[in-house]
Parts: sequence; structure tokens; C-alpha cells
Amino acid sequence: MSDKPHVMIHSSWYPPALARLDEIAITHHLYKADDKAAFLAEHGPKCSAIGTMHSCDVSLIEACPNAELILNFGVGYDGVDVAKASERGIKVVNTPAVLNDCVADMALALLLSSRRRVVHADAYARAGRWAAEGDYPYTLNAHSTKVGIVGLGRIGMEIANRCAAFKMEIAYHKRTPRDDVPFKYYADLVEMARDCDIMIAITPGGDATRNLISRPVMDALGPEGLLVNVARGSVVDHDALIAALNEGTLGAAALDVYPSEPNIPEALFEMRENVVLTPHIASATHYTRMAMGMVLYDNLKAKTEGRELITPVN
Ligand code: A2R
Repeated sequence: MSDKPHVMIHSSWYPPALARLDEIAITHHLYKADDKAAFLAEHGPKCSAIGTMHSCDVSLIEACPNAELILNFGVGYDGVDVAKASERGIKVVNTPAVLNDCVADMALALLLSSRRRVVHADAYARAGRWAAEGDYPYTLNAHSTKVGIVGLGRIGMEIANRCAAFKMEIAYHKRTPRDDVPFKYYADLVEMARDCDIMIAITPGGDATRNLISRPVMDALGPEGLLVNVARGSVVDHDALIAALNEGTLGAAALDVYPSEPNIPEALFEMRENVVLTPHIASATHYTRMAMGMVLYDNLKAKTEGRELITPVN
């Protein structure tokens, strides 16, 4: 009999990385099962680990009563019930750091697309409107603007580095100021928004940051202001966002994340000129998704060999 650990895979992640787990584990793919309850009843009790990309709630934890480890594919673990896991002595690991550059690249891609209207101008060009109607309307600068980064952690710092290279002035908000950066700190988000042209959200999700970007923040950003969200959908009040964009009190939004993925609030689809939408792809390159998968692989291997976990969150 194999002494490999059994792992309940709740949701698939980057297939080549997921396939590597089979070298060191016996994986059970719940997302492929038609009868999930029967699948969990059959395989849950033998699993000492759970793998997930989106969520791991109490029912999944309870269906795997011998689980000791949760592998969370992503740096954000707001979908995992960490409190319940801790209560049961289950360790949770995530995939920090290896996705910093990719997410920061995407933040800048969204920022530049929005300020220079790349997506809308592409549609204008393809529709033959240049020849028919004349030059595309003038857009707004990316350089020589002030950008406020909400959450200056691992990814936030990479965003700041890129913004500096794009000749933007940088400000930031988080709960505790950093003493290792030259950027202006704002304890108050509305105050920062008032002073900025662009705001980029890159905090964790969860209750502590729910609707942190509120209507007053959007209004303070103003009619020429841009909100970029590469954090979590829950960080932005989307009803307020749609209202602010419709009323023109906020100029533009460029979003990679949404409150109820994979659904996107339909009102945003109609906003073609001032809204750029991507389907939660900030870390989704082959290179980075493989690296994320290998962080989970290395954690599972460490656990199996009785070594310290590499990226524990509890
Ligand atoms: O607040 P602080 O001083 O703990 O700073 C963290 C900040 N942050 C917050 N800022 C304002 N209000 C809050 N309630 C709040 N909670 C946390 O977010 C820190 O500057 C930043 C998070 O940085 P890291 O822990 O290094 O996370 P990383 O790797 O940059 O990823 C951020 C998030 C993920 O959790 C995913 O949701 C997303 O990016 O992909």
C-alpha cells in the first residue's frame, strides 16, 4: 500500500502544477464528481489534506475529518475558514510572493489601459471609426499623476516600484505606516483619494476590508479619477461604484476582481468608455501559476517529511 497522503482537491488549479502533486500524493478531484456528497463520503475520511483555489468552508473541513493541512492556491485566503481550521488544529498554507510581479504587472496594465483608453480605442480602430469619424478623442495621462496604493504589502510595493518607473507620485494607505518607504502615508482613505488621480486597491479581502473603497472615497477621487482593483471584489462597494460611475462623480474603473465571481455586475458591461474589465487573471500566467503550484507542492512535501511548513498562515 502507498504511504502517499491523500488530498481532497476541491477546485482545480493550473493543471500542470496540479499534476505534479500526483508525484507525492493521491489526489481526489471533487470538482469532477457528479455526486459530490457521495464522493466526499467515500474519499473524505482518508484525506490528510485539502487543496482549494476558491473556498474551503466548514462543510468541506467536516467532510475531511482527518485533514491536517489546507493548501490554498493563491495569496488571498479569504475563501478559507481559517478560524474553523485553526479550531480543529488544521494548518493552512497559501502562495505568497511568487505572484507579486504578475499581479503588479496587471495593475499597471489596467491602469494604462484605462488612462489611455486602450481597449476602447482598439474597438474604435477595428470598427473603422478612425477613417469614418476622425481622430480618437484625447485621453488622460498616466505619468505625472499621483497614485494612492491601498495596501502597501508585498504586491503593493511591486506596484509602487512600477508606478515610480512610470513617473507617478506615490502615496499609500494601510493600517500601520511603513518606515522603509519615502511615500506619503495617509491614515484616512478619503483624504488620500482627494489628493490622488488614481487609486489602486491591493489589500486582502474578508470582513476587515469589506467595502473599504466606499462612495465617499470614490467621490473624493473625482470625475477624472480612476479606481483600479486587483485586491478582492469585496474591498469595493460595487453598488456605490456603479452609481458613482453613472453619475460621473468617479471618472473610471479598471477591475480584475468582483464580489460574486465569476459573475460580473451587468451594469458594468454597458460602460465601455470608462470601465475596463478582466476576469480575475492578475496572477494567471503559465510561469506564475506554475510557481504558485510548486509552493503548495513544497509545503505538502515538507508536511509529509515532517519538516516545517514553508508558508503557513495560521
Ligand atoms: O493594514 P496593514 O498595516 O496590515 O497593511 C496591509 C494592508 N491591509 C490593510 N489596509 C487597510 N485596511 C485594512 N483593513 C487592511 N488589512 C490589510 O494590505 C498590507 O500593507 C497589505 C497586504 O499586504 P500583504 O499581506 O503583503 O499581502 P500581499 O501579498 O501584498 O497580497 C495582498 C492581497 C491578497 O490578500 C489578495 O487578496 C490579493 O492581494 O491578491
